[in-house]
Amino acid sequence: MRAKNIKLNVIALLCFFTSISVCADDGLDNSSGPVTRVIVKYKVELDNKPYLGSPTLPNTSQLQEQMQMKAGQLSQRVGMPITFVRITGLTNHAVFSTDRRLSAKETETLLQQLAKDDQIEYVEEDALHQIALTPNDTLYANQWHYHESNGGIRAPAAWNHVSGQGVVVAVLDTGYRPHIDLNANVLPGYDMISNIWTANDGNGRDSDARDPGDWVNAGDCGYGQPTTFRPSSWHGTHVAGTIAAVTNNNTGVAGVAYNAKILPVRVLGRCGGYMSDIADGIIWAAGGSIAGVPTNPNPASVINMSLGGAGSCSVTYQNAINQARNRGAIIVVAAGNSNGNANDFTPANCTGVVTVAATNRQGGRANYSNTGTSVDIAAPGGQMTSTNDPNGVLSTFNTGTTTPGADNYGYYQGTSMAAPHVAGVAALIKQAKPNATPDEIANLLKATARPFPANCNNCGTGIVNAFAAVSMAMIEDDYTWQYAPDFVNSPCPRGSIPVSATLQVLGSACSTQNQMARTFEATTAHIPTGPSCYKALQCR
Ligand SMILES: [Ca+2]
Ligand SMILES: [Ca+2]
Ligand SMILES: [Ca+2]
Repeated sequence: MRAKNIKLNVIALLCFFTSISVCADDGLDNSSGPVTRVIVKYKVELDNKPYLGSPTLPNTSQLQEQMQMKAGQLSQRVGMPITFVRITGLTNHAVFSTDRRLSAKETETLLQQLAKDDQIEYVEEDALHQIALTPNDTLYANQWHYHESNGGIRAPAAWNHVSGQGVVVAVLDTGYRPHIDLNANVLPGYDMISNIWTANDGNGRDSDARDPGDWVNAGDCGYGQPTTFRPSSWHGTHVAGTIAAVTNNNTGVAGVAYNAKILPVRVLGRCGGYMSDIADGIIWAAGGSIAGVPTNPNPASVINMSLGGAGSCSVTYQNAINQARNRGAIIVVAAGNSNGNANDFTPANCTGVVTVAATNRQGGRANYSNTGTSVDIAAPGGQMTSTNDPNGVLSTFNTGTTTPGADNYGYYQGTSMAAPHVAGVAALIKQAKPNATPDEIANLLKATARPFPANCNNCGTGIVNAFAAVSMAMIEDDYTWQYAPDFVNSPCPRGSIPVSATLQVLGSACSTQNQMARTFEATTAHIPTGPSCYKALQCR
């Protein structure tokens, strides 16, 4: 670290002393691509007045020399190359640039170092603002579960910061259909189904995780089930699309973590899947070894399991879950669709998983969703009264009734649809905070969930809130919550997030981190919903 700083100082000084024509430019910003910049207000008079017709055109040699010298001083102070860009229209304000895009933590450190300069009245990041990111996917407007205020997960505001880049999300499901709105985000996965009849692809385990269809005729599954022909579900294709459909491609739907990669692990076939195959899938997905199966070259840090059955958590499941967690994977599971207690549904009732209940478009409990003390959090699962009711969750689908047909898009409802929303947000958190452990991610998810706008009892801490979760993940690790008797609610402007905040304890109402999280959105997004217990001291 020290050696690196010295090297950077040398570069800065070379720049300062030898190449004013390169480094001290003509007031134009020649940087290619976004770099981190700061706006500084000096206490001292900047020497531009004698030369100015306009304060925005200060390109005189004296001013350039003065500002170059200040850039050199700042470079030495912070140990990285700082170059002068221009002065602004405000008195004694100047813009300086680093040579790259700094991380949030580096930026905060830089600002703190610069603020120590006696000549500087204040300094703030010259932040790069964008239009709020709304995907151009043609069906995006129908994805209420991402953007509507009552039922949505606050995805658009999160997308201004992260998109799941660099994160692998395993989808343990029926496999996937190659789909124009999925292909670019799908990794080679594995077909873990060992039983040939269940698999329906003519063999046991193999490296092709594509979904051949899971249709069954009446009675095929035993005990007279199903009672009538059941068409292929394309369940894994739908779940995968919610997590990481190709987005901003002017086509179809968007995904929650649309720059993440999907690792399809096929564990469900006709009439479902055996727990032994599913457990092997969990271990393999996280990078563990399974005899007879090649090592997974793309271990997942998030595992989605929109599956389950009645019963207690088996030793087989719990051991597989523990192994995957030890390898750094967070496991998100559906609470189940029995309108019952998730404690009686597994793997929802296993230890160390994030169990997800389903909410409807109004943000209340979906009428089929399991609830109970096993549930950690809720997410949109939709609630439909007819086929293709737009109150369901819209994602990638296939037209085939039995064998695969053409790409299309379809609405589904279920805790199966809720879980991938949470898995997607987990991937966003993982990008925002790459060293976060499964427990840290789970805590961030739960702590930042927003209150239910409609009735949902025993549905966990709230509806998953992508923006609040990502914002919290981007706040520095070493940041301290402080008691602030002089609390004033001062929210950050919409689209920015606090880099530090102060805790106001209001009786016992805001004395826990969980309570803090419930009001976090109000302070970050400037939505005045109820009492705010924290204020942002600095925004970015
Ligand atoms: Ca197979
Ligand atoms: Ca196969
Ligand atoms: Ca799309």
